[in-house]
Amino acid sequence: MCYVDEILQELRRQNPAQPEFLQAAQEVLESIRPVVARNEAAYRRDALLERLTTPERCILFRVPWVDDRGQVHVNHGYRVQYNSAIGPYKGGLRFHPSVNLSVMKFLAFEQVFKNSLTGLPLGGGKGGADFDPKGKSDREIMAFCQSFMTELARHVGKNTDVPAGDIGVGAREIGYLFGQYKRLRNSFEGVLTGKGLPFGGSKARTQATGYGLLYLTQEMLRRNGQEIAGKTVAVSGAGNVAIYAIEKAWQMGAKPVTCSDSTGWIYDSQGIDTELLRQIKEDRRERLTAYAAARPGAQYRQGRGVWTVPCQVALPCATQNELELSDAQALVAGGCIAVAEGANMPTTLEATRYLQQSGVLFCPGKAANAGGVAASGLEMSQNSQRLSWSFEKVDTKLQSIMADIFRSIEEAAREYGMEGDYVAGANIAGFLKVAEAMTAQGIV
Ligand code: NDP
Ligand code: 2IT
Repeated sequence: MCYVDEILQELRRQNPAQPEFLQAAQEVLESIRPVVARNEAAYRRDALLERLTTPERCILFRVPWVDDRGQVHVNHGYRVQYNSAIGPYKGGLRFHPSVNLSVMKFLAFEQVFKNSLTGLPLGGGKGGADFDPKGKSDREIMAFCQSFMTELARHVGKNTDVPAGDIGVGAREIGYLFGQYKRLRNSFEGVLTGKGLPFGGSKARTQATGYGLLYLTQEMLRRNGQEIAGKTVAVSGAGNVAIYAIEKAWQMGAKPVTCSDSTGWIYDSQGIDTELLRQIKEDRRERLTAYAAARPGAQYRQGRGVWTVPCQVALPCATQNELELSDAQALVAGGCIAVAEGANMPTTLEATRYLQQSGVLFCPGKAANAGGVAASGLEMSQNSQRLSWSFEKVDTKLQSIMADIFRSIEEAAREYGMEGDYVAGANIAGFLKVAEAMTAQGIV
């Protein structure tokens, strides 16, 4: 049996109850087969793939907190420190009831390759809790964040591990987490990114994932003789990534017509009103029914259905496995020519295969949504320098990072005989740098 198959078998044996992690690992390992084939003896001797797929450290902890009525709750907190070969662990925190070790490990594993692709010195990690921020008061959110950080503080630091936001963790949560870290350690340092602008946050970090997604989509389309301008775009999600993807799509001359949350979705034939959506989600923290109520021309439907809307470009920006085979079939039938993942692993393996086989340009999340963590890396640089760069400076760097990412995944795919397969290209390009750094650092 070849080395990759042995590792896949071993991962399935060791992690039978971790489907998301196995899915992410399988996608990467399948892609790097040709690289491993060229170096099989050396990689085997060094157990490189065993070390690559085993997190350096998984931290699991109790998070007790008291609600406004005096009731005590206990949540499960996580930080998976996956790989520090190329820099301090870096990756977001997710607060969502679906968080478990499988979800944390898949996200941290993806982050290793994504961060490598940015070209910045960032290792990979991810964390979070099975806490549901929905319906909680600000006071309860603060209580939870303070308790969460009370444990996390001993495991993170500006040169060790630098968390940021993800689902359910935005500017409000990062502020509370930062305040508690500073209080516990008596140290004002860049331990988190996505901070507020008055206390070390970077301009354009809020926009970076969504904007970066569109910059990369534009590169991919142009390389294939197309333009984003004039395209109808279907977007899922209505959070940080989706809102700024929609904003940038408009700025680039495209027309975003959908968005969704976990209860329903919007089709707005006039195009999504970005400012209305932003106010409803960021300021008022309301459901999408409020959008439909404020825009009589927009249609609201319960459940899922974004991918049934005919579009040329689809941008899944909500969560993992939200785009299934039947959705991919609907997209192709509706004339879709490009899919770029704003979320992490939103497309199932079957759907990805179908889209690629149908000739749809497909860019995986670890390349397409890397703009968020790239801007986080730029926030770390600014914090180290004790400087604050202009919006234009960060945005210009973001654009060039996204263009470089596209070039590197395209080249890697071509070098290994898989031209146009950006999944393979992203996995191979991300892997090569991490593997080289791990090899250089010896058996650690
Ligand atoms: P937010 O919490 O701001 O928004 C998440 C959105 O997705 C909400 O509209 C939410 O709906 C919806 N959603 C979440 N879970 C589900 C679910 N199980 N089913 C249906 N809809 C769901 O998160 P972000 O926008 O930050 O993150 C979105 C995706 O992008 C995630 O996959 C994240 O990992 C990825 N990502 C985020 C980056 C960032 O910088 N923030 C960077 C790179 C990737 P509702 O409000 O109803 O829960
Ligand atoms: O998935 C991701 O890349 C993020 N949630 C952002 C991570 C970061 O450190 O900015």
